[in-house]
Amino acid sequence: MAALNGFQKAPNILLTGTPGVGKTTLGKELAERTGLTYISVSDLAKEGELYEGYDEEYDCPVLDEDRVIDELEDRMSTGGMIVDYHGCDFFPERWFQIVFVLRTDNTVLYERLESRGYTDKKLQDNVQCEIFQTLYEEALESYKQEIVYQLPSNTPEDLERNVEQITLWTQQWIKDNN
Ligand code: DAT
Repeated sequence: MAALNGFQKAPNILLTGTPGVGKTTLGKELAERTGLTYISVSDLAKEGELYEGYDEEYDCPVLDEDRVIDELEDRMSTGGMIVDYHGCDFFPERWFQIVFVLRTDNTVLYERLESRGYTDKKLQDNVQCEIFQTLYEEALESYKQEIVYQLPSNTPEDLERNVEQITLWTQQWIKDNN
């Protein structure tokens, strides 16, 4: 698809799910295909040090959600953003026209996280998060059910199909809204 011409309105898309399900991979590929802009909230927080303390139990910094929202507000109101984060309940609901929750089978996810160097508690917690479909439920509680979709994300074929379908949806949205 040709790059957006700057005058066209484009949708904001949220990609969420447990760490390791493939949000970054899908988000970057989608950005290339659609001309939309990919934003990793984790990277944004790291760059701007948008944290408020440290979680000793989970051994990771705690996101300063208010500052993340302030940081993103202007770009989100412009539209055309693909946002990637393993949480979704603190974003303003009005930001997103569609929400995708990526899903990966436990065994596949376990291997991906293990090869990422996750061990013991962190590995167990994340695989459990996927088993309990925590992010899917969080998405359903935070957005209108009609805009929340689950996408299988186990294989390269899944990735290809997801890119294809979301690209088609995006093109249609742009046609319908311009
Ligand atoms: P996330 O951003 O959700 O943490 P990622 O995009 O970094 O996940 O992907 C984690 C690993 O899994 C990475 O090595 C790429 C691989 N991967 C992602 N999507 C995949 C898919 N559909 N099929 C096979 N491997 C995939």
